[in-house]
Amino acid sequence: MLRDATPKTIRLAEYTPPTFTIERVALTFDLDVERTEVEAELLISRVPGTQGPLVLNGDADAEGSGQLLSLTIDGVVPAQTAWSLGGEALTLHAPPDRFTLTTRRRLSPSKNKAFEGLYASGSGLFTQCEAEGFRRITWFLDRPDVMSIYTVTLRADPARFPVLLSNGNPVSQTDEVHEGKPRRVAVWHDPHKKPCYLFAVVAADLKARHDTFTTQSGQHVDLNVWVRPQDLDQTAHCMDSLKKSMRWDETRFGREYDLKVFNLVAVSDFNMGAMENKGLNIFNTKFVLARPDTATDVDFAGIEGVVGHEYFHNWSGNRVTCRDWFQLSLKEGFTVFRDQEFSADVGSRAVKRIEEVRRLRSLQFPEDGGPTAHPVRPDSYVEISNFYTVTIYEKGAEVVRMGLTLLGPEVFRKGTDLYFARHDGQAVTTDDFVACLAEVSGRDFSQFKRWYTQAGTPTVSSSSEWDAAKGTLTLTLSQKVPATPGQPEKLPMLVPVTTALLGPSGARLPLVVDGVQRGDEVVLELTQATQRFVFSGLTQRPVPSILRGFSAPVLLETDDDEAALLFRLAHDDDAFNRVEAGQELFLRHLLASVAQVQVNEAPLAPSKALLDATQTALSSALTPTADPALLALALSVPGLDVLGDRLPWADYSSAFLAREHLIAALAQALTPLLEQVDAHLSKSLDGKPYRFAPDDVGRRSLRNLLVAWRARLDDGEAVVLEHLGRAGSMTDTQAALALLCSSTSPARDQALSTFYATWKAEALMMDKWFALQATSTRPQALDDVMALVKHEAFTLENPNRARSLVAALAMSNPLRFHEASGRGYVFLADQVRAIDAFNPQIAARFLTPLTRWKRQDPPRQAVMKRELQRILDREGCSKDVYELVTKSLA
Ligand code: 0A1
Ligand code: ZN
Repeated sequence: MLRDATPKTIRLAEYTPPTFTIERVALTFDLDVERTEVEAELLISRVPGTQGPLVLNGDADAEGSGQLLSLTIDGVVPAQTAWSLGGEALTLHAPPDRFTLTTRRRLSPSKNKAFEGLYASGSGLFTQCEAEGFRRITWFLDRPDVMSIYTVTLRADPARFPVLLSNGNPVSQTDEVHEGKPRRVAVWHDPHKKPCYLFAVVAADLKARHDTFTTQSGQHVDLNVWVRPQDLDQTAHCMDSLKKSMRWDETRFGREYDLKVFNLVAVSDFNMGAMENKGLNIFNTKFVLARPDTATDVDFAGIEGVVGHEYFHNWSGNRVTCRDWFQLSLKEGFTVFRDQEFSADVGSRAVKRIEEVRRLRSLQFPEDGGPTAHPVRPDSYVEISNFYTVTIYEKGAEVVRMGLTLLGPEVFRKGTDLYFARHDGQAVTTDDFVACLAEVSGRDFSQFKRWYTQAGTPTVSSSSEWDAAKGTLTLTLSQKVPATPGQPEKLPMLVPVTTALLGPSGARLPLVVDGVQRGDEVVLELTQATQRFVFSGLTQRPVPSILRGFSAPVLLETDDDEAALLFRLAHDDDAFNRVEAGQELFLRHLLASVAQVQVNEAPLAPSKALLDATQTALSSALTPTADPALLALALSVPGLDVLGDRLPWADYSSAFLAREHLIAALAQALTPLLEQVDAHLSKSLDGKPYRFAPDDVGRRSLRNLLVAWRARLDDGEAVVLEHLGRAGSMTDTQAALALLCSSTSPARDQALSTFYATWKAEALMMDKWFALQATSTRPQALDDVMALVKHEAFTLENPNRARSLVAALAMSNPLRFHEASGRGYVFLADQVRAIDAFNPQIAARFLTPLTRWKRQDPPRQAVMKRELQRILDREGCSKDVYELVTKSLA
């Protein structure tokens, strides 16, 4: 390496309020791809009673460009001694109390491959300022608790940049001739105070799908979804999702939109999913473009959810923002919770909840149990970009959801109303949010707040004791919060455990808990390390259904025997727990089977009870009241990631053998029924136009699951090819191709080349083409990926493309990535080193699988650690990568 200096750690405990405010910001951009000039006129005031210099943030961009062209204070060039300029700061040593600072700076957007600040994508110009990208555009107090009113003037060649957008409302647009060249000049004004991370500019050759929306108080809003002209026919679903989001936020949270126009722009180079810039959301094309022949049901759902998420930020994030970046979950956890509720309300609530929990368990639980574990409100960071994590987002959403569970919907809504009213226009903390819930409910939330400060996934164990003579069931709940880096000791959490008791027919029994009548479902509050709850007035031993709807983000260990699980799979009226019971049955079988494989025995055949339960569940698909989506979730055999997490070390190859064997055995035993259900579902699907509607989505998911099972039979390839032939949407095409891709048959290569020839001009389709190959389980998949990095359509510079191959292998193909040779690790390290030279955020995200080396066997651990070190040793290693690697090797 190595680095000249250890990157600095920023600590919450060291937070101090700003000593200057920036009331007004006037920015003028002379835009061009190679060379852009930015003039910033800032009206700055000292906070009364403070002292010291003014230190403005200002980073050089990737190429070291971003030179200062001029600087004035109240229109006058100050003495050289009055200010100094370093690599990351512009300091005014003794500025006036209130003054206008004007700076001019030059940028080179085309050289910016980090996609932070102002950058070029295709022939257009775009910005990304969260979290600290604004300082790459101009010198500023780049911190969210400095909120200002912005006016932005954009000047550009109208032939190359006909569309000029910024935040807020349009003021004017004129075409002029400047120094003999045509210039379009657009002025935007945002009447709402905002932190600079919400600033945005777009200058590009785009076309809009236009629509309008009338808010509940009668305000007219112009809506535009801006894309490349050839993509306009893929914008209907995005616009529809936007209008639904706007209406939903009014009815569910009482939140109305507050500008005359809402612009949403799609860009193909983007590090994340999308960005909530005030009035000008910028989206990764992946979360905008969809047509039935190009997008899967998962893509359609993703667009709906992300459009909702960014729109909902207008209140949870923009109007009420974060005081500092330690409070990131204040806006992200809350907004994820809001987008989850939106998707649940417009789709299937039960399916949505199960999917959320799967995501939490497969991504957040491992993070919480690994070397980068951090609380929902972290205490420190080196690089804030590393903290856009599943803990901040998804665990943060679970914490808000627990607030709802504890308060009930009416009181919770009073709490959010109070929060928005009290803190509108402010930059606040997670404590401020919780204080509103506490105030409206009159409850003490001090123990609850440990969810924000203690990292690690608690384990909750439950056992029940039946006393026939007394007619009581005693439920003992205990909790353990594991040690995590920097937090060796933990205090007990407040865990809401939603519970019902099921009678012999599956009906919920009336509850008397510790002598008090509690209806037929109760939220037990576990606050101690161990607690007993006595249910009385019972005539027969009931089956407890606990943690219903996954009422807390914990690992649950119950004393359920196989009979209780089978009973709950058949009868539990909580859909989440019903599906959960089925999954647990599969898991118990698979874990026993893996143990056999590990001692070189044959994998286990499914028991009669498991076969019968599967058959009963599947047969119910033929009944009029069937819910195919839930059945598909209940019958999906747990994936390698889930299995790996339950094993002492993540032995994916044994898990793979056990899993394949189980699916093949189920398919063999139930072949006629699988065909019957397929035919039944097909009646509603084949020959009908595609609809993104919960019932059809459910039918497709169950049918695709059954095809996947039958693909394991001797005539599997024929089944898959027939499915490919009848596919009426990308959902089915992709499912069939994924199955073919895991084979070595000539039909695979044929199907892949047909797909390539059909779609090579569509970037998102090519991403699918790469991802299909990167996630194949066939033995040569790793060699395939190594060859594909050299494919003419591959580039590491486009984040979506890099994700579709490199991250898809490392994060979605555990079997082949963790090949015993260690070649997968070396390959990943090579890619991370290459990417870190131009895009540190993406490099840091991609290396995550290597940080989990403790979950592997010692030989693999050795290679993973060596490769982490090699990543760290690269000259110029970014602080993003430095932080994650050093934490994981510590
Ligand atoms: N606030 C956005 C996430 C986001 C964060 C950083 C970005 O650039 C580095 C981009 C987007 C959201 O929650 O959607
Ligand atoms: Zn967000």
